[in-house]
Amino acid sequence: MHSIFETIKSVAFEIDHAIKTADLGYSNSENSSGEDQLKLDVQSDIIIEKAFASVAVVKNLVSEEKEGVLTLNEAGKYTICYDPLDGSSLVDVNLSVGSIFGIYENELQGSNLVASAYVVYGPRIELVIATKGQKPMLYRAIGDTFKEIGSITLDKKGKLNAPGGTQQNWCDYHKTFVDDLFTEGYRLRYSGGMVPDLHQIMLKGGGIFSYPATSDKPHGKLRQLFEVIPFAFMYEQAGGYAINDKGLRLMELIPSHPHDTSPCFFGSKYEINALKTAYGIKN
Ligand code: AFP
Repeated sequence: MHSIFETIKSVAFEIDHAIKTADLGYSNSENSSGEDQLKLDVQSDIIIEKAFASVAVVKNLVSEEKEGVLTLNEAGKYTICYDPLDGSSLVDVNLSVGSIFGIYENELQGSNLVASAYVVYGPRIELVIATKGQKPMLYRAIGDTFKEIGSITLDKKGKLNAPGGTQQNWCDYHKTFVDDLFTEGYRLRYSGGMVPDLHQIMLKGGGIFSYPATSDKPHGKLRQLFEVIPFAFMYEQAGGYAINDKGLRLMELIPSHPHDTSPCFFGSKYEINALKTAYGIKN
């Protein structure tokens, strides 16, 4: 696993350089979810694919930017599912974006995820790595290396509320849930990039990030293998909770297609309990 984390560190510097210098226009293609691909999405994908091509323990790569599974090494042990540049539409307004990596063994499902990592490209580059039985560890880029900063623990109750999607497409009980948190004094913190938004909640003690089922996206927007499950693992390792709109742990999701999405809620104990009450989910 060490070689995988070292590779993620090196691609983080390369992608950061591309963000700062590359063309921000669109490529002439769509990704497998039908979204127009930015040149930066494609470039970040290529950087990651090239870097993992020489890592012997990596068997397969599954990218948010590509359909299907790319086999690199039949003898490898792990499949890495990654979103090379999540939130890339925010680069042209100079907001933070990120890369997400889920490391799986055997079939691609939540229970087979063995580690996850994400990189935040903001005023600084930060990396968080989560492995089984350990609190997620935060690293910050200083010069051309990553320095270990410390482990991350979520408080039992936070102050931040990051509600995804468009209000006009929320169901009534979701709107009530979000409004009630604001009435309790929660602060709105939502940039539209799940990596910096979930990172902020983890580092500031807690709160909730929600991306519900909406009238236009009844299965949610965020992708299980590349976004939802890797962050569910992060939040659980940090002492938080991560469930769908039926109360199922996101770590128990079994996608039937690599690009399947899911409604998702990540947060501290208090906010997830409030969500269960609002959604009528029995414990
Ligand atoms: P892009 O990669 O198209 O910018 O989408 C970002 C994202 O997948 C995720 O990072 C955000 O949390 C989410 O979409 C924001 O979606 P809404 O704008 O619908 O809240």
